[in-house]
Amino acid sequence: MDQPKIALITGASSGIGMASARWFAEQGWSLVLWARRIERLKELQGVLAQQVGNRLEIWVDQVDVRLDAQVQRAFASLPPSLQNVDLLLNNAGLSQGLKAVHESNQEDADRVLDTNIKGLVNVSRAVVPGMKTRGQGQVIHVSSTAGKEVYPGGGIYCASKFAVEAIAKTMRHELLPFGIKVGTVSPGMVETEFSLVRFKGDAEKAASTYQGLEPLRPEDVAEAIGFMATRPDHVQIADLLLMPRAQAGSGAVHRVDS
Ligand code: 8X3
Repeated sequence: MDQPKIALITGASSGIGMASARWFAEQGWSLVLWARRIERLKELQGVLAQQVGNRLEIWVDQVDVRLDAQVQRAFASLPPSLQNVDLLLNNAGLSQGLKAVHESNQEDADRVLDTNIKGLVNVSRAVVPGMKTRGQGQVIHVSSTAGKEVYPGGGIYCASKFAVEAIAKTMRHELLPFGIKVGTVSPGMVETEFSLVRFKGDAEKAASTYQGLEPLRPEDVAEAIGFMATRPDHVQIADLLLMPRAQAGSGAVHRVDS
């Protein structure tokens, strides 16, 4: 039997990351799951292990992608059987607040830019050299509709996702000679902890984001990522943009009173 493929997923403790972990485990991939919330990862590891038995390796580690030393240590400490990563899913990301650029909070801005941009670069720096040496692999960065269009209050978050798009395109050029696929998946509104984190735990505000419309579920995005990762070898999906039926773009949503 072929060796299971290996996916390394950041931000795997919730939302799109967690749904993707489930999707890939169901498809028989071994997993390296990173997030800050290790207890949640361990719980997920237990659930997945029950589902897939001991056919697959599921490795979890506490990693804050903003901290390069932590990222490099976590990658160096992978067991040899999990070092040849086939798919890097750079998913860890967040938003903080919904304030105009000139009113934004410096700490919030640092957190968003450090996680969404520098974190993704830190992880790529750890994982991609091995892919390059092997001449094989795929990188999928989680972008957003916010990486295509801006909206008032989204300045810093949109800037971070525009940067993700620039980094992904650059990497696709850089890695072209080595046969490594690089793409972005760009979801619109997805019901995850995204809004709860953006509004710092204000559940009412978070819920109002999705009021009167049916947002994407994390599983919908995981399926799109799975599609990108399971194309024939010669097919490279550069970007997959998806949104709910009730959304036409950043800030353009159709709500129905319930
Ligand atoms: C999240 C989408 O519309 O909240 O990536 O910016 S949006």
